[in-house]
Amino acid sequence: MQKPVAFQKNHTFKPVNVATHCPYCAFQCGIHLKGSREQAKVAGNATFPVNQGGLCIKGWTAPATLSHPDRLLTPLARQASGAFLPITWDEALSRIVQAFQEEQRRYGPHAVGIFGGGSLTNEKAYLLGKFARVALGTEHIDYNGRFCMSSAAAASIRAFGIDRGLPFPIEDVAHAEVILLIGSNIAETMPPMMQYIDQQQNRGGRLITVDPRTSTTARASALHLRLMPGTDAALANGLLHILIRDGLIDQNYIRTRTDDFDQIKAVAATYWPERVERITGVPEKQLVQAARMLGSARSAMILTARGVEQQSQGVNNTLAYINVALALGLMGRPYSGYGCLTGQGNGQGGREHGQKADQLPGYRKIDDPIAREHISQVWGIQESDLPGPGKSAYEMLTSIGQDNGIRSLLVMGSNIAVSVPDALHIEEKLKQLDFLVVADFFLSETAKLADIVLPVTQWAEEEGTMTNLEGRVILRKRAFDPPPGVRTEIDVLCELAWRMGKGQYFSFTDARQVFDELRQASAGGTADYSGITYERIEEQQGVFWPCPSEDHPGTPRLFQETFPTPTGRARFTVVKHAAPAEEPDADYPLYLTTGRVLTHYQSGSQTRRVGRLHDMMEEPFVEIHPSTARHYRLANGDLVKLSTRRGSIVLKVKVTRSIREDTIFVPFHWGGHLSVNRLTNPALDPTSRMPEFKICAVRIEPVEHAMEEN
Ligand SMILES: Nc1nc2c(c(=O)[nH]1)N[C@H]1C(S)=C(S)[C@@H](COP(=O)(O)OP(=O)(O)OC[C@H]3O[C@@H](n4cnc5c(=O)[nH]c(N)nc54)[C@H](O)[C@@H]3O)O[C@H]1N2
Ligand SMILES: Nc1nc2c(c(=O)[nH]1)N[C@H]1C(S)=C(S)[C@@H](COP(=O)(O)OP(=O)(O)OC[C@H]3O[C@@H](n4cnc5c(=O)[nH]c(N)nc54)[C@H](O)[C@@H]3O)O[C@H]1N2
Ligand code: SF4
Ligand SMILES: [Mo]
Repeated sequence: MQKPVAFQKNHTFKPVNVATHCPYCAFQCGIHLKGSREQAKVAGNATFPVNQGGLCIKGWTAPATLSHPDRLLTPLARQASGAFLPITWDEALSRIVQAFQEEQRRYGPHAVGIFGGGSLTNEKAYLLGKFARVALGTEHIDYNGRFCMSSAAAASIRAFGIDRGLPFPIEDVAHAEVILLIGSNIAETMPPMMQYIDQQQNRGGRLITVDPRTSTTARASALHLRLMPGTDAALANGLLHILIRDGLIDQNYIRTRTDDFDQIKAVAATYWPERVERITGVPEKQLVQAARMLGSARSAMILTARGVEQQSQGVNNTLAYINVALALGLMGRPYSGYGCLTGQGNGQGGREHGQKADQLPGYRKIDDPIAREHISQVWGIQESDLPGPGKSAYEMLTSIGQDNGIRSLLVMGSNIAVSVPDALHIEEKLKQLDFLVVADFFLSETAKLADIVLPVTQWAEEEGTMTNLEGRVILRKRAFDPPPGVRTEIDVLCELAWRMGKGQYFSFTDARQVFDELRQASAGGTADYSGITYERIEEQQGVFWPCPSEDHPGTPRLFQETFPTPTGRARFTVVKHAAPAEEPDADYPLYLTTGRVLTHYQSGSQTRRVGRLHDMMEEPFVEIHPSTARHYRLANGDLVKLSTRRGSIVLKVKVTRSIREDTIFVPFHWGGHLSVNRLTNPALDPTSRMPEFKICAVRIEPVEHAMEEN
């Protein structure tokens, strides 16, 4: 049997006008892409129901990455000197196969690890999971969604038996009477969502935000609860306390549709408002105001994002807010419910089809015998050959250099050198690897550490599905031919598998064929895609999962009648406030929190290369409150050294009243000596294994003082 040849077209100059999607965040705005790859133009697609024509500056400027001069156009091999030399695909792939096979022969199958990402299409994420389990036979595959979605995912599974970011279409947001938005700055992270908030407010609805910063989004809210970082569980319990005290909960819903309310009622009783004010810093009056708004509304939504989830108690924090949503009887009611705002372009689909250490396609558990049997049959392998669960993302990386740790790594779709917590430590670990392979279209900070770099196609040069924040499966289309020299990841993974002697399981020539197998593999699972086809997606502007057959309409709204839990009812969970893993003390007296700005995306590997975005923001900064700045004798534009127990960086000061006096904020889109992740704390949530990106203790020193002391 021979590897089938992927179809490669070779005409580049035909001008196009293709309806597709932005390459970046989970909003997956519909766009029209026009022109040629070298001179492509983007326009918002007004007929796509999610963004309705709206885009943010990252979407408008996205084509700049396609024909960028930094684009990788040939595989590279790092020399002993550290310099990269171009090599042929044949040589690159044979060196990878040789290195992985040698490693596995000497140290066993689990010596090779795989690190994926939420920017990969469903087809690529699925194939990567299959590649790990079938071609390599390793249990170690995980992805950057651990840093993003895992806490909300774990909380939703516990409470509702299913994890889909939003259980309703985004347009419902415009109709909710009250929205409680927690730890999310959508005005910068999903700007087109603000049109729904505007519509909601124009109809008389109200937005309540919960954020230690008066972010752009908080400024647009009717009520902003500016809590102390790390105190969300106390705040949520405080809301519940007032709702119960004032008779604002939905007794009938609690009785018929939930379990375990009595347990949390006893705990909520101990979160009286004065106590919650002491813990959170949120005035009792505001807390009562928020509870009354929520409790008296006919429709209400509670939405969380990374501010509350990226904590060592992220799962509990989320569960505490879910308790409030359940007590109010919101799930399944019109224009109401709890939802998590997924982050990456395919943050949702990326966590459904098997690139997570404990998971198989269709959102199945890898330790579930029925799931293992089903997937083994679809893949045509023995169930006993299917590996078990591996280590979570951060734990896989820290296992490098340890007994039974991974020794080689393939990274596809993540720039871990910038985006992991305690980044200097992980950079050292990556350098200890016997062999590192990175597939990317730019020489990212992580690719610079690789032994072999593989140049791959970008969003507009390949086909595939993505699942947006609503659980709507959409189609990303191929608008342009890729530049000569680059390959699709589907081609690369299949070719590697063929060279490893596992070709019979990887006879795919394009994304559609992979999707057809994914449909079969997901059939009967929680995230059932079996009724979804590329044609249906095009006709219906996307299809919501679960969609178990071709005549099934898809499921825009969940939980209307029941929950997919053993009892059919949702579960309350007892949550108590506990301090973050690291708290300010005499040596490190302030909180450091991290997050995003409008102009840049994630590790910045893409957006820092887009001229207009770079010009808008060239470097990171640290937000400091005016009184704190005065105390340290700092003014706008001064350099300040930030130190935590893990490292130091020097940044420019931005004095602003939008931050609390006890907290500073730094965006994480830069690498090297500008990387705030050199400072962050890798304390993990015990359930989701999500790191505490949002809180650690920090010291600040004006740079002259710091130098004198050194
Ligand atoms: N411009 C831009 N947009 C993006 C991205 C990007 O990189 N850039 N990335 C995408 C991805 S992958 C993601 S995950 C989303 C993330 O989207 P968001 O969650 O909206 O973004 P963040 O800025 O990480 O965090 C949101 C807020 O959490 C607040 N916060 C910090 N600590 C706490 C706390 O203890 N409690 C509470 N309640 N809030 C706290 C911060 O002050 C911040 O304003 O954005 C997506 N969209
Ligand atoms: N301090 C701090 N750190 C954080 C966060 C935070 O709030 N604070 N947020 C965390 C979150 S929510 C996230 S999602 C992570 C994200 O962090 P990363 O995982 O580093 O995300 P990206 O920057 O999107 O990395 C994607 C890399 O893959 C490349 N790429 C994009 N698409 C593809 C593709 O289809 N194939 C291949 N092979 N490569 C591709 C890009 O060029 C880029 O180099 O960061 C986390 N780190
Ligand atoms: S980055 Fe997100 S909000 Fe901005 S255009 Fe792209 S998909 Fe839309
Ligand atoms: Mo994310």
